[in-house]
Amino acid sequence: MFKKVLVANRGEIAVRVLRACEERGLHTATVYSEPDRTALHVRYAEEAYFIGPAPASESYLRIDRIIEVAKRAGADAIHPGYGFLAENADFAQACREAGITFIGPSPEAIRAMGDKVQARKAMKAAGVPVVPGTEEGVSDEEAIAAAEAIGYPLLIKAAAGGGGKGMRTVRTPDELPRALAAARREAKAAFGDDRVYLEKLIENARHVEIQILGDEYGNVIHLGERECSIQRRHQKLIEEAPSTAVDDDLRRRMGEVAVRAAQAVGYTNAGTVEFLLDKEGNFYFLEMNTRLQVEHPVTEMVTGVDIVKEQLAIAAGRRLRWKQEDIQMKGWAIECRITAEDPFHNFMPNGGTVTYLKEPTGPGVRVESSLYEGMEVSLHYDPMLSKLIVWGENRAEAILRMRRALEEYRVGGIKTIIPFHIQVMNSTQFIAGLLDTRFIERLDMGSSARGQRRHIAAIAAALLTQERERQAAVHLHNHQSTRSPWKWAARWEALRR
Ligand code: MV4
Repeated sequence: MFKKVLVANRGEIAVRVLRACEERGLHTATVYSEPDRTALHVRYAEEAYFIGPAPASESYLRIDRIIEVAKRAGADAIHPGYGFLAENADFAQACREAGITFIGPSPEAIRAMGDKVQARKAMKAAGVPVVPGTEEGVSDEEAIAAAEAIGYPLLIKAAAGGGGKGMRTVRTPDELPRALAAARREAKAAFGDDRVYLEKLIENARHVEIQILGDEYGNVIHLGERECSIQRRHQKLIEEAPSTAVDDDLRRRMGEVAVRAAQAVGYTNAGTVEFLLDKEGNFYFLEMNTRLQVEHPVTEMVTGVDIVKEQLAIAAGRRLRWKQEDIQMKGWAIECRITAEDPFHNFMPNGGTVTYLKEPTGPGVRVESSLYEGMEVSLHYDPMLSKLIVWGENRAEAILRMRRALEEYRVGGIKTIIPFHIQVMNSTQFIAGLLDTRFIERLDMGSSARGQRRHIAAIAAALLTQERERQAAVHLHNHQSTRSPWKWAARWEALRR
C-alpha cells in the first residue's frame, strides 16, 4: 500500500477520498487555492499545500504545480477526485513519468474513451451495442448521405465532446446543413476540434449507467446500475440505485456488456459505462466515464462496497476481493445533489456566507459535504456543496427518508436547491418511478389536461410554500417550509435573535 496520498481536488469529494485514506491508515496531503484556505478538505488532510489563485486554470488544473507538490510532500500516489484533472490523460501520464501512482485508469484507457468516435468504434468492435450512426468523423457531404440511411430524427455529436456539449438535434433533412455548421462551430469553440458524427436520436430514453471495478490482472466486475435520468441541462440532480426500469435479467445483460466494454480497452480501477435505455428495454452505449463519479455513494449503499477504498487497493496492485456472484444489491439508495442554486429563479447560482448550518442525520442518512458555518461560497467553482444520500429497505422507504432528511437540512445565508428536491420527492411521477431525461421539463410544464390541472395545483402549492417561506425567512433566514421536523430548533433560533 502507499505511504502518503495526495488528494488533488477540493470540496466534498476531497473530504470523501481523505476519509478512505484515513480508514486505510495512509498519510494524507491535499492542495488548495486562495479562497479555499479554510476549506474542510484543508482541515481534514494531515498536510495542505497552496497552489494558486481562485481560477482553476491557475490552481486545481495546474499539472506542474500538483506534481511538484506531490514530490515535495513525498506522496507516492495522487487521487484526482472527479472533474479538474480526473480524466486528463496528460496528467495521468505526468504522474507515471514522475514515478507517482495515479489512482485511476491508465493514460491509454483514458485516451481510448476520451475520443467519442474512437470509443464508439472500439465498443462496436467489442460487440457492445451502440446507437446506429456513423463510424467516423464525417464531412458535410458524407453526413447528408449517411443521414438518409440512419433516418430522422437524428443527433449530431462532437467527437471530442461528452456530457452533452456540442449536440444538435435534427428532425428534417432541410435542417441538416445549418445544424452541421452550428455543431462544428460549437465543437471548435469548446474543444478546438470540429469533428462531428451522427447518431439516431433515441427519444424519451433513460440514462442508466453501470459501475465497474477492474484490477491490474484483467479481472473486471460490475456493481449494478444507477438511474440518473433526473438532469437539468446535462447536470445530474438526483440519482438512485437500483433503477425502477431494470430487472435482474436486464441488470445481468447490461453488466456483462459494461464489463466487456471495460475489458476492450484494458480498463483498470473504477469506471462507469453510460447507457441510454429506451422504452422497449433496448440499451445503447453512450460513453465511458474514466473516473470516480459524483453519484458513486448510491452504489456503495446498496452493494456495501466502499468504491474509494477499492480504488486505493487496486492502484496499489491488489487483486479484486470479489467475484461477480459475490455482489448483491440490497435495498434502495437515492442521492440529492445540494447546490447553491435558486430553484425559484431558474436555478441561478448564488454565493455568500453560510451563516447557519444543520445537516441531517439519523437512520439511513449519509451526508457528503463541504459545508461549514462561516464558509464563503465562491462562484469560481461548481455550485455543488454537498450530497444527501439515503438508504431504505425499499424505494418507498428511501423516498420518505429523503423527504424527512431534506426537511431537516438547514442552510442559512445562501439559497440552495433543497426546495426543488422536496418538490420532486412529493411528485407523483417521481414516486411512481416514471423517469426519463425530460422529467424536469415536465415537472415544470405538465402536458395533458389532467396534467395541467395538476400543474396549476402544483403552482398554487409552490406559491403558497414560497409565501410561507418568505415569511419564515424573515425570522429564520432559511429556505424551508414550516413543516421542517426541527420545529423547536427553528423556534429557538427565532427566539434567540
Ligand atoms: C443521446 C440522446 C439520444 N439519442 N444520443 C447527452 C449527454 C451525452 N452523454 C449524450 N446525451 C444524449 N445522447 C442519442 N443517440 C440523448 C442524450 C441526452 C441525455 C442523455 C443522458 C442524460 C440526459 C440527457 C439529456 C438530453 C439528451
